[in-house]
Amino acid sequence: MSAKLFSPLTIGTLTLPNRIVMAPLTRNRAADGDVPHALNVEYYAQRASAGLIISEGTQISPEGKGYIATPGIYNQEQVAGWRKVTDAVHAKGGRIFAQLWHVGRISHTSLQPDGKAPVAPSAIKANAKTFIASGFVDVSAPRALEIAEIKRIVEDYRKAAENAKNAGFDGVELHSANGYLIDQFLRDGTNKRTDEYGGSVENRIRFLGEILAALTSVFPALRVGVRFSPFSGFGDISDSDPITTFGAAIAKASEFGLGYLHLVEGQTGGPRAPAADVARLRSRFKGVYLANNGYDRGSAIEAIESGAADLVAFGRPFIANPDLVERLERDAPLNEPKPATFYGGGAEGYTDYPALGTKAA
Ligand code: 8OZ
Repeated sequence: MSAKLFSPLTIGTLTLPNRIVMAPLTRNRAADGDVPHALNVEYYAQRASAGLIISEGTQISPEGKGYIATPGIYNQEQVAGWRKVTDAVHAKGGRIFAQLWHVGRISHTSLQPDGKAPVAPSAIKANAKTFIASGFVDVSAPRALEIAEIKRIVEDYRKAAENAKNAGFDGVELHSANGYLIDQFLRDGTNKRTDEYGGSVENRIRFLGEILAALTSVFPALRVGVRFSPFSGFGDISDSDPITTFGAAIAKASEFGLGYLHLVEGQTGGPRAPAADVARLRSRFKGVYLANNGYDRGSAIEAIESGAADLVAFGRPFIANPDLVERLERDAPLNEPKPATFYGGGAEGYTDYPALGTKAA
C-alpha cells in the first residue's frame, strides 16, 4: 500500500496531490532589478510535481532586501516576471505560493536604497554575515523603525500580496522565521522597544497580527501560510522564553484561520528540537501543519502516518532533484546537492540536475 505521504490533502479550495512541499529556497539568481526571468521559470516548472511549491523569499520592498540577486515583488516588472513563473508551474499542473520577505537588520548598506542603514525594531547590530557583490561581509548596523514606518511596512506587505495575486500565485507564505524582520519583532533579544510594538508578548506579536490582517484582506485566509523557526538562532536571534513567545504568535496565526503553519523544527538546517516542544507549539494552531528540517523519505513517511505532520517540506533534496516526488514514491536514488552552486550563478547547479531517465546536462 502506498504511504499517505503520496496522498492528496485539501486546504479549502486547493487540493495538493501529495504532501511533499518544496521549501522556500534562496538561490540568488534574479535578473537585474531583482526580476524573475527565464532561468527561474525553468527551475520552478521543473519542480511542478511538488504538492506545493513555496517560492524563495521575495522582498516586499527595496528596503526588505538583504542579499544580492534575490527577487522582489514590489513593482510591475517583477510581477510580470513572476507571472511567467506561475503560468509555467500551472501549465505543468502545479501550485505555487509566494514567500513574502523583509530581512530587517540582516542587510548591508550597499543593498539598501540610497546606501542607508537597514531597519529593525531596535538599533542592535546582528553578529551575522550576508553576501553582496564583493562576497561575504558582516551585516550593517540597523536603525530603529518609527511607528509611522511600521504602519508603512504593513502596507508594503499588503501591496506585495496584491502583487502576488496579480502575478498568479495561489497564495502567500509570510516569512516570519530565521531572524528576519518579523522574527526580530517577536523576540525580546532584538526587540527592546518601549512603545506598543515592544515589551510584553502581546506587544511583540502586534506587528505579526497587523501583517496577517493585511494579507488576509487580499487572499482568503486559507491561502495564507506562515513560517516560524522558534528553536533557531539563525541570524543571531534569541528570546528569553521562545515557547511562550511562539505559543502566542502561533495562537495569533490560528485566530486568522490560516491555511497552514510551517515550522522549522530545530536549528535552521541543523539539529531538531525535542519532539515534545514541537508538538506543544503545533497544538496552538488549528489547521494544517507543515513540518520542516532535515526530513528524508523514511522520516517524512513516518511523520505523516503518525499524524505528527500533515505536510513535509524538503529543501536541499528539491534543489538536486526536480522530480523529487517521483523519486520518493519509487524509492529511487537521489542526486546529491552541490552546495557550491546553492547561492548565485546561472544554470549550473540550478536547472541542470537530471530527472530520472534523463542524462546530466
Ligand atoms: C540562506 C541564505 C540566504 C537567505 C532563510 C531566506 O534562511 C533565507 C536564506 C537562507 O530564510
